[in-house]
Amino acid sequence: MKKNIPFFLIIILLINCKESTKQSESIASEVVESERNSTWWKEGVLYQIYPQSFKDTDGDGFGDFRGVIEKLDYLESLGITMVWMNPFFESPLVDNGYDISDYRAIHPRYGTMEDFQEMLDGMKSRGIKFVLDVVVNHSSDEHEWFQSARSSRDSEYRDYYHWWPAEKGKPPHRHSLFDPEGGWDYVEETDSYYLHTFAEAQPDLNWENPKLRQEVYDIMKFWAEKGVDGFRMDAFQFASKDTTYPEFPEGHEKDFVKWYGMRPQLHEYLKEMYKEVIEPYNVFAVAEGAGSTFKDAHDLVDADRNELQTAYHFEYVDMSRTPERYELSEFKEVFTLWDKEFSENGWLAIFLSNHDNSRLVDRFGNPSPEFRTVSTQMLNTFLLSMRGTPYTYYGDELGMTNIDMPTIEEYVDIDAIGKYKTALAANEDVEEFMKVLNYSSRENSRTPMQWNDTDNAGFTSGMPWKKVNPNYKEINVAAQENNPNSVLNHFRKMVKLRKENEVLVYGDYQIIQQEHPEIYAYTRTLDNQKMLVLLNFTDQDSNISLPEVNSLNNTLINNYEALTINNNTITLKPYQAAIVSIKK
Ligand code: TEU
Repeated sequence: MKKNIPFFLIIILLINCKESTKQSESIASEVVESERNSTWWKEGVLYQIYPQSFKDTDGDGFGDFRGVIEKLDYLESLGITMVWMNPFFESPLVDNGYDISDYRAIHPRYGTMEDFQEMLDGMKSRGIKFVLDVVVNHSSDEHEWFQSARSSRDSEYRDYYHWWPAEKGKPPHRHSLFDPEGGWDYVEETDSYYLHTFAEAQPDLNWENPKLRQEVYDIMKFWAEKGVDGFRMDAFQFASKDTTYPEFPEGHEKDFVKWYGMRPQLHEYLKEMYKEVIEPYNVFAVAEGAGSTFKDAHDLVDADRNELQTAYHFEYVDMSRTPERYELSEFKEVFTLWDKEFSENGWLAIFLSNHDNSRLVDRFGNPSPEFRTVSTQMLNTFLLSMRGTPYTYYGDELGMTNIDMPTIEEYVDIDAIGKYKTALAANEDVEEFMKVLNYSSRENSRTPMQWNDTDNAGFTSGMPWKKVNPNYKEINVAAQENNPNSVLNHFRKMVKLRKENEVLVYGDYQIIQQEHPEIYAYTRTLDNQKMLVLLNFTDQDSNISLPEVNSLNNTLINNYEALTINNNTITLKPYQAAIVSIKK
């Protein structure tokens, strides 16, 4: 029975749905506006978990999801609000998971999808957001896409990768970050070469192909629908390539990012990703690598670009890549320049260590038994009192150190092996090379987490995939848990101080006496709050004369008992770190 809907009713309905679309649009715009201005990822404290080294529960010597589940209360006790976990997907593990063969499947060594969901829900119930590692500059050469693409030039997945048909002759040289032979590898089946920025087992995906991009957005939606809160975009600055593959000049690889990164098209794809995933799913996204200029970084993260929320660049970690380490003057200059550049627009990560670099205390602190604790506390005070989202790498909340690996036979990392082959081919002094590798290799920061002083530091009941640092008897969670002056409890206190004082998040940063050779001093000011941060980067007492001394108020955190003040001069003990509020 067809009912006649009175005309005025139609009008009202129309008005309503107009209203409601206007409403949903305004809500959507409000959400976006509030989301864009929402600040959990600005005000948060991120903790990075290298899953295979965190906690093993099934005795296979590899960390797993149930191990993380077992340690959820520990994570909550740290006060951290975000967890970035390195890749745990199906993979032949040529690059420890940064070579994915199935983006929707969990590598069995980590557990099941049910374990993943329980871990994720366990974090959420503790107010911890989860950031997933998205490795889509390249896939594994065992991914079905590549298996099909390499087998036939007519494969529907052929254009998911970059190919150079052999009949065109040798492809123009491309540098590989992991393969001394270069960035092209020959495939007999299709008499052609494929491109790989990293290892030959990591063929680069063709982001110029809209079908491939849609595949990636669908993968991100798959995990967003499981409740993932954010994505770390691995090596994404390299994702877009000029598919005419022009010749690059001799020696171009010395300025790798300039020649291989940040092509204009990348921004089109990020805007597309924003529309397809980031905005509708209200998720956070951070890029690894921010180009080679401030503009590159702004173009990635400025709010009005509708691309990513944030990014991290390598200028901080690149400062101490050799045993000669770094100069405090350079350290202060780099952090002060980037803070100034991003004080109005854009938001970046603040970090000094991760799974691609050796340990924090060895590169920027002092790992000696005498100064390991205070220097790590000083560095954590620094990281958690700067503007930007602080990233802490598992174990740095304890002051875990590098592990001594003097011979190449001890290395399994494809990056280390590649660099060793390159050094041999270049007839470099192998002894000198090994000294630098022993100091800088990222394998130093992938040793099992040190939970207690039982066998294998309580990491596994089996044979650990990587030897536990012999100093685990001294450096472990259990030993530090009940020691108020431990690195662990200082870290907890510093996280709490940051979360309770927005001035340490958004406050204006002002460096003091930048020329001081031993002390890094700066203030953070927000509305009627001002704080003075004092950090001694040396193993000696050091003095600094400050007019602010007269208006010093409470000492909010200090890794020593007292702060020695004599008239206008403050004497800081070796690696002393203190934050003092200033009367405004
Ligand atoms: O690293 C990308 C990158 O450009 C650098 O981090 C560089 O490869 C690194 O410093 C080498 O020591 C990302 C991941 O963080 C890294 O673990 C992976 O090996 C790499 O991509 C390939 O996926």
